[in-house]
Amino acid sequence: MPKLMLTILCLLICSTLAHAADHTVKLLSQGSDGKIMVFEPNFIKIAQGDSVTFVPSDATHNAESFSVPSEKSSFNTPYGEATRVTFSEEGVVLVKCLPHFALGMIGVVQVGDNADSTKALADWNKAKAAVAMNKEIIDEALKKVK
Ligand SMILES: [Cu+2]
Repeated sequence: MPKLMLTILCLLICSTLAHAADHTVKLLSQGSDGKIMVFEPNFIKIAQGDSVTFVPSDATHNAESFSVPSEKSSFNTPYGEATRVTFSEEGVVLVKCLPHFALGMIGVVQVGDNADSTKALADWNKAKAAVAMNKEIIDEALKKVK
């Protein structure tokens, strides 16, 4: 009997651990819709504890958070290297490619079902002045947060 209980316990724990999913966001010089300098997708909703692998198309792109629920969610990936980032905090994270930030190369990651976008919207409104194009795409992406 204890063996059976251990097996059940293990199955429960293992299935919980296996539940965290890994998603992929591409950092592209040209997106599949023809737009240049994009995160694809530029909005992704994931569960708390999931990870996202940011995959740059070449060495000119990276992924760097610029709005986070708190500092512990900050990250900065190396140029040109697919890098996996785990999101352990609920909320909305805004991510930029540093060299193409002014071109609007920005992505939105919603973590969890009840993410509050207030901080992300405020940070985006502050950052907008430095962005020359694709602003409306980011506005649209942020509207998907719910
Ligand atoms: Cu870039």
